[in-house]
Amino acid sequence: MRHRNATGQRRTQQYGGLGRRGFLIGTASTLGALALPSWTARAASPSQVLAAGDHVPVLIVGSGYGGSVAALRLTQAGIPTAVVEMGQSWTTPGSDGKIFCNMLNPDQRSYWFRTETDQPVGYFLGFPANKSISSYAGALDSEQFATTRVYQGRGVGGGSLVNGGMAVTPKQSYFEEILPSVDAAEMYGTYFPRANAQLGVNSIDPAWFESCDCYQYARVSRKTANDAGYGTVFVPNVYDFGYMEQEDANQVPRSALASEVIYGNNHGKKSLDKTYLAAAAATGRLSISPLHTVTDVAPAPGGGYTVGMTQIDTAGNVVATKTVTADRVIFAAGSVGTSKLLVSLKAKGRLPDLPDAVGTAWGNNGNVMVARAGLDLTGALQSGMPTMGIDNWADPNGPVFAEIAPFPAGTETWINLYLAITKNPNRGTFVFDSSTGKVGLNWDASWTQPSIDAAKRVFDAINSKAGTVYRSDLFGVNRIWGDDFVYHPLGGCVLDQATDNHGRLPGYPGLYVMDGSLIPGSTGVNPFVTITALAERNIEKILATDFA
Ligand code: FAE
Repeated sequence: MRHRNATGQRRTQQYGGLGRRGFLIGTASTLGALALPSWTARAASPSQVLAAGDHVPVLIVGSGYGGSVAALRLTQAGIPTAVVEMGQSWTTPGSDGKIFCNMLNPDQRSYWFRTETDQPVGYFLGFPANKSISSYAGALDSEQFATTRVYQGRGVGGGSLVNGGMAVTPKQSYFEEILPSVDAAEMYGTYFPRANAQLGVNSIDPAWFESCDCYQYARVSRKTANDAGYGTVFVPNVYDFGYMEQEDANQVPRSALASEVIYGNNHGKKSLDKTYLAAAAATGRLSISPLHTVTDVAPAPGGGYTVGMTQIDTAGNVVATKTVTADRVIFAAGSVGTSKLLVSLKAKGRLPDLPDAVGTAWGNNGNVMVARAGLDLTGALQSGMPTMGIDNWADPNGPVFAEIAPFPAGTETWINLYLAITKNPNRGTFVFDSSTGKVGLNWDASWTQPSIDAAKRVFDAINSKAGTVYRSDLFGVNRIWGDDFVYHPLGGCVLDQATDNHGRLPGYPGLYVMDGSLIPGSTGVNPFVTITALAERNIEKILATDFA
C-alpha cells in the first residue's frame, strides 16, 4: 500500500492490496515452476485452423480472458486444444503500417461490421461525433439490444484488445458477497496472484505520475475528488508503464499517448495474445481458428459433442460452414456470447436439459459514464490508459468506484470524464425469440437509475466543492448520463446457479462455462482480473478431476 503525503495526495493508495511488491511475492510463491511468457514474445497467431470433420479433445468457444486461461492450462497439461474465435487475428498491419487505428481517425478497423462509428461519447457540444466507416471485421463491437448496447472486443484476445487495461482485484469482502460458494481465501491466496502474474500486471511509478503531462487529467480529477472528501487509489494496469515512459520521452512509437485504446493498441499493451495465448501457443498444442463463429453444439451420437461453425472473411462473406467433434467444449464467448449461445441451444432443443438459470442474472456492473466541465487544464496529451479511481465503495448510501477516464482528443477540452461502477441490484434476462431466431436481452432502460443515483451523490458533491457543472453535451443533447451502454457485461450463466461450483454445465458431461457470464452481474471494480482468477480456479479443479 502506498500512502502519499503531498497536498491532496495523502488519500491515494494502491488498490486491491496487490502493490508491486505484493505482486512479485505472489508471483514467486504461487507460480512455482510455471514459465511466464516473455513480454517481447511474438503474439499468438492462427495455426492449424479447424477443418470440417476434425476431432479435437477440447474446443474452446472464444479467446477472451476465460478462454485464454483455459487454453494455457490445458495445453500446459499436454492436452491439444482448439480455440474458435469469431473475430480476426490482429497480426497484419494495414496500408498505414499499423495493425489498429486510433480514436481520432477511426477507419474500418475500429468497429465490428458497422458503417458508422458508435463511440461511447457519441456527441460533442451536442452534435453527433460519429463518422462513416466501411463495414469490416473490426476490433470493437457495439452490440445493440432493445434498451442498451454492449461493447465487446472482437478478435484473438477478446476484450483484452480494446479495453483500458485496468487490472483491479476486487475487495475481498465484496467478492465474498457476490460469489459466496467460492473459497475467498484460496482466491486471494492463490488465484488472484496467479492471474495478475500471468496477465503481466504492473503499476505506475508514482513519481512519474506526479510529473508527466499525460496524467494531468487524473491529477486534476484526484484533487477535486479529494477536496470534496473522497479518497482516490492508484490502479494497476496491463499496459507496460515502462514503455509509456519511453513514449513520453519520444524514444519509442506512441500508442497510449497517441489516442489508441478502444480500437486497439499498436504497442505497450499486454493483451492476451501476448500473454496467456502466446504461452499456450508456445506449447505447440494450441490451434486457433479466427473468423469462425460457433453456432451449434449438441451431443454427438458416439459421445462428445458436434460443434457447428461459420467461417467468414473480413468483409463478412461466409466462406465455409464446418462441423467438427470435440470430447469437451468450453464456452468462453463472454457474458453476452455464452449466454446468447446457450439460451438459443436450449430453446432450439440442441441442449434441451440446460438449467433454467441459463440466461438469467445478467448485470452491467453498475456502469454509468459522466463528465464534468472542469476549471483546470486537463492536458492536450492524455494517456489512454486510466490509472486512478475514486474509491467510495464503503458508502452505505450507494457504493461507487469511479475510474478517472481519459478524454484523449489531442487538444485541451477541460473535460473530466469518469466511468462509475456502482452496486446496481437490477438483473436482466436473455430470451430466445422464436419469430426471429435471435436472442434478446430483457433489460429495462429505467434499471440504470440506481447507478445514476449513486454516482450523482458523488459528483454533485465534487461539483459543488469545485464550483463546476456536468457536461450535458457528450452523451446526447442535454443528456448528462451515459447510461445506455455497457463496458462490463457480467452474468447470464452464473456459477453455482446455471453451472456447478466450477463451471460445469449440469446434465452435459464435458460442457463448461469459463468467462464473465459466471459472475452474477457485478464485481464492484473493472472485471477482467476477477474473470481471469476465477477461470484459473475452475480450470485447475477441472483438470485435476475431469481429466484425471
Ligand atoms: P471476452 O473478453 O469478451 O471474450 C469473448 C470472446 O468470444 C470474444 O473474443 C468474442 O469475439 C468471442 N465470441 C463470442 N461469441 C462467439 C462465438 N459464437 N463463436 C466464437 N467466438 C465467439 O469475454 N475490464 C477491465 O477489467 N479493465 C478495463 O480497463 C476494461 N476496459 C474496458 C474497455 C472497453 C472499451 C470494453 C469494451 C471493455 C472493458 N473492460 C475492462 C471489460 C473487459 O474487457 C471484459 O470484462 C472482458 O473482456 C470479458 O472477458 P470474457 O472472457 O468474459
